[in-house]
Amino acid sequence: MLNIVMFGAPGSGKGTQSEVLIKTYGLFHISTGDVLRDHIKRGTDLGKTAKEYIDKGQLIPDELMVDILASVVDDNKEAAQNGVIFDGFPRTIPQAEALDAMLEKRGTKLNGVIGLDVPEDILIARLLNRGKETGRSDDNLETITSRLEVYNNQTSPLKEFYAKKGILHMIEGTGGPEAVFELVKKAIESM
Ligand code: B4P
Repeated sequence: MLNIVMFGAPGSGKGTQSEVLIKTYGLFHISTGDVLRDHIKRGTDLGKTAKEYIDKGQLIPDELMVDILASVVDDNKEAAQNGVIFDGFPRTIPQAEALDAMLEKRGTKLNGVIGLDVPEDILIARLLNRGKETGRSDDNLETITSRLEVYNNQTSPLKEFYAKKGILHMIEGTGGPEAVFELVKKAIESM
């Protein structure tokens, strides 16, 4: 079983790399961003709450997010047999602690964390471009600025958290998607 966290700033390519990883390693993919956007699309109560946070570039509260993640994992036990790619989760230290506890309770653990390193000017250009192409409501300059601030304050401390555990693999995420994938593959093969 291979459990991997894809970690990085908004627009660093977590989702893009995860798509290729699922095909290569037969892993189950959980993107908390996708889960939330699906709720928004279906107009559920959770979706209504999530939209308020996402459109302001803020994180959904930890307690809510941890419950959502646990229920996705439990609903997909069979699909997740080979392992899971956690894409965009955890985004805070309490989420990381909850993930460790959740995996331990289920008799498994995290094998590695892949961190994608991309400078802010490139992140902003990618997200503005995606906003133009897809109309995603949080890909506008004001929300992007707030997402980057939230990343720097709340999410980037996870680098130290995972480095201390000896499972962090930082990767240069500025090449094209294929070049970055080669680096991701190397990191996974070294886990
Ligand atoms: P997410 O959906 O996770 O979005 P993201 O961080 O913006 O994107 P990602 O890094 O996956 O970028 P992508 O590959 O798509 O989160 C959205 C929101 O949901 C958050 O702001 C938050 O409010 C909420 N949320 C989600 N998880 C949460 C949690 N755990 N706790 C609390 N709140 C949570 O790439 C972006 C663009 O770059 C794409 O257009 C892609 O084509 C391009 N690109 C990617 N790799 C490239 C490369 N190597 N070269 C050139 N372009 C590339």
